[in-house]
Amino acid sequence: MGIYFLLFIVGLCWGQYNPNTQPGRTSIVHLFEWRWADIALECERYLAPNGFGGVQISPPNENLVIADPLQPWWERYQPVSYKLCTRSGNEAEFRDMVTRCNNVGVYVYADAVVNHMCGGNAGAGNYSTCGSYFNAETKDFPAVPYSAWDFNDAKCKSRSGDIEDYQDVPQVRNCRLVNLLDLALEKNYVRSKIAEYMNYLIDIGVAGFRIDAAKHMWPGDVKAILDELKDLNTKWFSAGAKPFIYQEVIDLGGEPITGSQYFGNGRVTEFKYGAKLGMVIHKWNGEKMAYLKNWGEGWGFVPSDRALVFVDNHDNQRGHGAGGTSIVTFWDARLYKMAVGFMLAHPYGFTRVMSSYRWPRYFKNGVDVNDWVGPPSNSDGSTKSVTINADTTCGNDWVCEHRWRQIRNMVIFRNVVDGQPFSNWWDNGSNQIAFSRGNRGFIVFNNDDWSCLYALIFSCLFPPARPTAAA
Ligand code: AAO
Repeated sequence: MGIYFLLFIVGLCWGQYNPNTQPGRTSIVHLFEWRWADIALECERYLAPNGFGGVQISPPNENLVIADPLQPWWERYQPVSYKLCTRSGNEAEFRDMVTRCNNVGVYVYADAVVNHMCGGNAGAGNYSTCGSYFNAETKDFPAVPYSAWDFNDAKCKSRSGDIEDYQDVPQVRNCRLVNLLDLALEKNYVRSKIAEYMNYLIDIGVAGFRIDAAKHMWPGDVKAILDELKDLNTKWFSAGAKPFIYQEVIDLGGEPITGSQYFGNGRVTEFKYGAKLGMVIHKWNGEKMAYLKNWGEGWGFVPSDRALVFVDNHDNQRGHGAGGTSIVTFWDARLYKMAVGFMLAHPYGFTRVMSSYRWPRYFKNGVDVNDWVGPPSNSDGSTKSVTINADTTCGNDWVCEHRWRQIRNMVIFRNVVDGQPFSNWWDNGSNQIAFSRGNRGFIVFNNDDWSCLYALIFSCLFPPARPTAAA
């Protein structure tokens, strides 16, 4: 009885680290900027049959509509209220998506933008996606409602009111991130409005949350909000299941705010993973795949069971956020397949596959001046649907990396080798490596330009002689 009780308590405490995916489904995919109607279809026609565990969706709550530049992707990170209508769809479409995905065992993880509301210079007269009135200049958001008292400006000690110095912890957490109105999360009222929004999504059936800009919130404030969250909807999840939590904390080292400060709340996004894997795959700074032998904690990453990992994300694939030029993306298809393939073969972390849209990348002085361009859209501004070509790839400028044959196959590989040890490492001292996952899977990578895999092939064709029974 005592042991069962202890296990029960441990289960309760550890729930938020568990992705809640179905057994044998070990990855999620970020369908960045997809419409809810398309995600519902994708769950049914592709993700469930191919063993994907879930989908990270773009923020589902009402946001500011930006005219200049015209409806950038990042307007969705400027909340106006917690009503569920965006260019991805309205509340009915959202509910339909969650229900249909859940019914085929593919779960939904919402991007929760709760650190802030929209940028401080969006005065009255600006548009929002559900038509809610607001005035950022007077900090008035009646559709929540929030008013000036619910924001942090009085606590911020920087000169501009924005974050100016990432070495100054109170500034990073109390000032405005790029002028976004910073919510006063120590207030019970603000916490309760955020928890109400997240609980609304839980009741609809979401399985967890990406917590946007978690670095800019005090870990204790995040915890206070999470403590108010309900268990998951028992229509699809077992009684007592907690929402999966992964917090966006950019920690590449060198700053006082670290990922580990947030372990009490859930997992964290491990940004070193994509930044360093990119260096290796590009072979920059003398890096080579042979060095991946101790990949994971051995490279200074957070513990595997606290990590959410990815090769690129919606920010750093276009120069936002962190990671720099080493980040590998779909624009370098060969390298990208290798990087994602390695991520999915290796046991470290909980894996998220990126699924992007193509935009007119245009570099001026090394900077992509089109880094703002939103999803493929029609002339009325609505998002184009994801069309599927005869060869199963996507049309309308949706890249659908998750449908690339090699990536899809590696998602299945990860499911098959789930729980198996990382073993039988081989490398040629350069960029040819191989390893197994127990006795269920074996994978070989060749990122050397100059040779085929002689050593490996040789040892397979001519294995060392074994003593026979007679001898
Ligand atoms: C837009 C406009 C702004 C305008 C604002 C308000 O671009 O000019 O002021 O509206 O009107 C996204 C876009 C933003 C956009 C925003 C709102 O990326 O451009 O602003 O929507 O529409 C920091 C945060 C991190 C954040 C990241 C972008 O810590 O949380 O910036 N990511 C999330 C989302 C993101 C979203 C938001 C947050 C806001 O994923 O899509 O913004 O909801 C250092 C720090 C990092 C910091 C970066 C970037 O990183 O460590 O914490 O990320 O700087 O400022 C090396 C270093 C590395 C460093 C990096 C960059 O790699 O090792 O530590 O360089 O300097």
